[in-house]
Amino acid sequence: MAEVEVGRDGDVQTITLDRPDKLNALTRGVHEELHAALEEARDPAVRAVVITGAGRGFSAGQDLGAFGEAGDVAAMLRATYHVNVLAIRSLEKPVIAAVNGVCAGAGLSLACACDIRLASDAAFFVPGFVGIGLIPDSGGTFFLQRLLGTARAFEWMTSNRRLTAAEAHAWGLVSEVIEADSFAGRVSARAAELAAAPTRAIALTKRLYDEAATSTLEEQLEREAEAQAEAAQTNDFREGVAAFREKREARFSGR
Ligand code: T3D
Repeated sequence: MAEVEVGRDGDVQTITLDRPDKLNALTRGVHEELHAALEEARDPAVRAVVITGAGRGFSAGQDLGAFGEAGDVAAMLRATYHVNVLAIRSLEKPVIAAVNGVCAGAGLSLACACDIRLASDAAFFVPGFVGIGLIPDSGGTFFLQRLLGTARAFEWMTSNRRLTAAEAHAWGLVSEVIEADSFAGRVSARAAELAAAPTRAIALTKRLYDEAATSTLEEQLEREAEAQAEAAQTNDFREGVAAFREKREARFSGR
């Protein structure tokens, strides 16, 4: 039975982790299906991706029931978590984590690997790892350091404190908190908005911000110049300028 559901609505692909009884805890099977879904999202017809969870969880992280079977933990992480985190970062379109509920451990890392986090007011965030004597893996040290800063990330991830959606918003971990009843509608609207934007420029912006973290100013200025030269070749650039001159809304095609 599928543990990850994939849906397409126009140019938005929605990937739903679907093990609600276990708060969408991650198994090898979930990782494999998630990977297939992320591969499918490379289709140029997809211009925005949403990752969410079924039931009252986004994801409670590694399935602790299956944990004992892990064997070589480092090899397991490389073969499962790493490929999906890297697939999200290399996807040339925006990826929204629609955090509908509980978000813990590697589920938190997965949300942080995405470009945008929208939270339901029913969501809460739990480090998880330290609660079972582990370090924040699957990008947990990388992304949280960038999102929260070292001091706050360290203090939180070593405390296992439960963070409400409102606190996560105040910390900048999520960009918006939405009432649970209107969550799905707001996520669809935001995804549609992103899918209607100039996809190539957004993809280049995503890559540039990833690279900026480890670049010198000189390197980054050069990368920006190269990326801008590429963006300036797109139909969307021509359309954007034409729309401005004609005082109308631009209709971006993503090319
Ligand atoms: O080698 C490696 O694997 C390294 C990689 C590690 C990556 C990690 O993610 S480590 C962190 C793993 N996650 C956790 O430690 C979180 C464990 N879960 C919890 O602490 C709590 O469940 C929550 C705080 C997330 C939510 O609490 P609550 O009270 O809202 O729900 P609950 O009643 O605890 O859970 C509901 C059900 O989901 C329950 O099942 P049951 O008893 O009704 O059949 C519970 O066992 C199950 N569940 C929750 N989290 C997991 C899980 N089942 C398997 N794995 C889980 N992680």
